[in-house]
Amino acid sequence: VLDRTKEPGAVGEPLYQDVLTALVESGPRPLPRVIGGRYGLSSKEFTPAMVLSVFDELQKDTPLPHFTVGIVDDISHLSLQTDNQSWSEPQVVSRAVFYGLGADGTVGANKNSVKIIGEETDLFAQGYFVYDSKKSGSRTISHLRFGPDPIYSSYLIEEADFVACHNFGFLERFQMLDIAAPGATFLLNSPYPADEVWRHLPSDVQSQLIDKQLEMWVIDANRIAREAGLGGRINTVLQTCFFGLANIIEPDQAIAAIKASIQKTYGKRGRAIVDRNWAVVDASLDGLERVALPTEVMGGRTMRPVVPPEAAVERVTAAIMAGTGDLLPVSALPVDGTFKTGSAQWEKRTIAAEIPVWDPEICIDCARCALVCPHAAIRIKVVENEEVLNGAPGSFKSKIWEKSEAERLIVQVAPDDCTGCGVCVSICPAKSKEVAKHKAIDMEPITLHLDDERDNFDFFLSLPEYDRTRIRLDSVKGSQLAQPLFEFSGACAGCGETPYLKLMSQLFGDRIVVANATGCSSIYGGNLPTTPWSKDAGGRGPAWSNSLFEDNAEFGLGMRLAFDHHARSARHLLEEMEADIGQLATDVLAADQSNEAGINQQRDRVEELRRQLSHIGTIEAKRLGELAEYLVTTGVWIVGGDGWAYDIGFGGLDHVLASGRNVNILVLDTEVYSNTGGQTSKATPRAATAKFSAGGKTTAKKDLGMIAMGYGGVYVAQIAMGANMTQTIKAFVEAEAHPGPSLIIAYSPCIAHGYDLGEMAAHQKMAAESGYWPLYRFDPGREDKGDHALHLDSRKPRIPFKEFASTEARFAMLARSQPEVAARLFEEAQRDIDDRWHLYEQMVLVERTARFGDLEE
Ligand SMILES: Cc1ncc(C[n+]2csc(CCOP(=O)(O)OP(=O)(O)O)c2C)c(N)n1
Ligand code: SF4
Ligand code: SF4
Repeated sequence: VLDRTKEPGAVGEPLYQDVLTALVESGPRPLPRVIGGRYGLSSKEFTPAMVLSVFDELQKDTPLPHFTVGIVDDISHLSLQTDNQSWSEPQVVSRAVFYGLGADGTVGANKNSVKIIGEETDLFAQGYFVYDSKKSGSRTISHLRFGPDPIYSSYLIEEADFVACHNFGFLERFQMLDIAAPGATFLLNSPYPADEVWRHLPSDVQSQLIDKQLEMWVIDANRIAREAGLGGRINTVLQTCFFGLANIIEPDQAIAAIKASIQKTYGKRGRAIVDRNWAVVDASLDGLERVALPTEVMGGRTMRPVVPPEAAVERVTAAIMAGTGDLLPVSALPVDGTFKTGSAQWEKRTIAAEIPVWDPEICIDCARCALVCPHAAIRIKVVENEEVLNGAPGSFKSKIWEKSEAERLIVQVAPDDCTGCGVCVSICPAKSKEVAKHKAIDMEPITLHLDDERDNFDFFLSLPEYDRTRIRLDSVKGSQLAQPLFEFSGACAGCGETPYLKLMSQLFGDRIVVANATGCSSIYGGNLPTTPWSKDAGGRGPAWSNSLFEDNAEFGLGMRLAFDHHARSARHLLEEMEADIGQLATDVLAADQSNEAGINQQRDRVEELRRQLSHIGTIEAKRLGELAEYLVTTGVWIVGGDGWAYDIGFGGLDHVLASGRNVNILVLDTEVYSNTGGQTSKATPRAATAKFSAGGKTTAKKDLGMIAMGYGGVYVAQIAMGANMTQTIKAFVEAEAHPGPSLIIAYSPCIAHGYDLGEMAAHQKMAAESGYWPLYRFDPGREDKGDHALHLDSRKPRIPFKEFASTEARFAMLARSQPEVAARLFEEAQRDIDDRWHLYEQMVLVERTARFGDLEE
């Protein structure tokens, strides 16, 4: 009996137990031999060879009563040995394997190819897909089979007649030709033409091409898609090439079928999109070139190691990253399930077709590019001493820092981590006076800069970090001189959520714990085996944990209560020992930790306290030594999306706001459930289309900020980084400083909004200027100083909602498909905006005398 589950501690898995019970109660006598095993957990492969090994086991005189199959369990020694040569797939089946980049459309195109073959020919077709749960930009592998008989192969292809690599950078990282059968066809999406590509291939790839005598073809799919106005959507180009090369259907018939499916998929989006895709189909076969294979390996690049040796994560993390994690024996896995932080830095994905290139002559040192970059892939550093730049690579650039002639500023891209989203370039305000369209950073093809910028980024990392105590962290420039402790996340290119988390990590990352609700932020935040949450040279960084969707606010509150409890115990012990320890104890107890300098001094004191305690042999001293770290302030940040905050986790969130405890809640408001594909939440505004609101949402967005302001003692801010960077930074700083609960609602553009996220800052600005997303800060602390709590950081709306809505597909689609409904909903949405603004204007004037009240201990 094979169970795809694990019941630790049980006599056997559930199905095994049910079968046994049924047999014992009413089965044949004597009882048949029954053995039970686990298979397929964590999407492990289950192949015919494994099935054979189970039957072989059953034949033995004393088979293992409980076994596993498909893993190497070298701890319990209960796994069955599988002989992969014991079975091979029938030759009548054609097999094709495609390596794509998450979100480039490869998987969708292959599903469509399966449909075309199934419908247009007598062949049977099957698609089987492998991808991880990263948001985008990671590898997808599509396994397609076609044959004259029905196909029931629910396992991966081991030898393929056709292999396609849709991303050139993969060649350096994955051994993708291992799977190619001798004489197979290899299609490569290449920025280099047929007569140039060879020297750019890693030598391992060259050897395999020669040894297996593969038929190699190249196409510059990115250029063709770009020229047709399709951005990075290369799927149509490569799908057309597949049909052109695979000889499954007559090319003309295949092209007609692809065009028909384009019409079906994009018809609703308008004629122009359909025409662009059709043009791409026509251009694709013309761009396909056969590569004449040289007879020997020539000057190729070398494959990059999965991680550099200094990462010290080769055994497990690197194996999972390389896609061979399933081969790890059980003994290799960490006993307590912990993994190293800061590991996203090793995951060099090299997914950008273009990266920003800096021109220091034009740069005005504003640091905006670094602030808005969703991937921490463009950084600034200021070096206090020019001599540290000695030994820099020849192409390394720096400029005099406008704040101090003696110091030099560097703006540096991480070429392998940049996603090419373009957010940094579009926010850059510095334009050349001489060269049209030239800015202080411009996007340029990565192929021209990759090698130089790799060296430059390595050198940049080796430069010292700027002294945090010398910077004003509450400014754009100052905050960007602080090291990000959230870097290179696998969020979608141009994600609007991640810049806020990165900023939070720069401002307070060395002293916070993060409770993260399920959603995009838990996926790009902690997707085994890597995490973008990182630490500084001193080993300090955010401690991060993901809880359930529905209890994250309480999860964070629990952290707060635990920290407070430990801090109270430590203070109590210290008070009792004050006489023995003397002035140091008094200083620790009276410390002002309201700013960076105060916290640093307290860290030093606590270090000294620990040292002194280690010489005192009492139980109290030992206990205080264990608790001493709690005498340094730790901030609690509770993070999640709008689906969590407005809907599923709202009860808990409300409870935590009412608790009065010192926690900070950050809502990454994409106005839909982004991680699961864009379903409506209570944060979805009226008139927007979303899943479950295909005809436009008919009710207004819930005003979460208003609910929180109703408590009186909660700090509340509504922010949009691209609309007002300084206000965003101030809100974070004020929220952290507020002694009670704080709520920041951060407008987070998302792929679900339907526009080029490279332009997200402009959209955020328009959202604020139209009153769609008014910026404000409600700070109860201001009332103690005789000021009003609510400050509006936006001016009176001056752009009609309709104008803003026309720039985003989530609204514009409705206007196209149902103009009358859209007209009505847009009008109602405008009234929502006007009424809310009117209400806020009145609230600004409210004078309150009541206070939130003290906490009950
Ligand atoms: C109780 C529960 N219901 C549903 C899910 C599935 N689920 C995981 S993430 C997610 C969407 C999260 O949306 P949101 O909170 O808006 O965050 P975003 O993905 O937009 O960042 C859903 C529905 C779940 N994990 N738990
Ligand atoms: S293009 Fe995008 S990922 Fe690359 S540096 Fe600019 S903002 Fe960051
Ligand atoms: S919020 Fe949107 S853009 Fe960001 S990772 Fe989630 S789906 Fe992608």
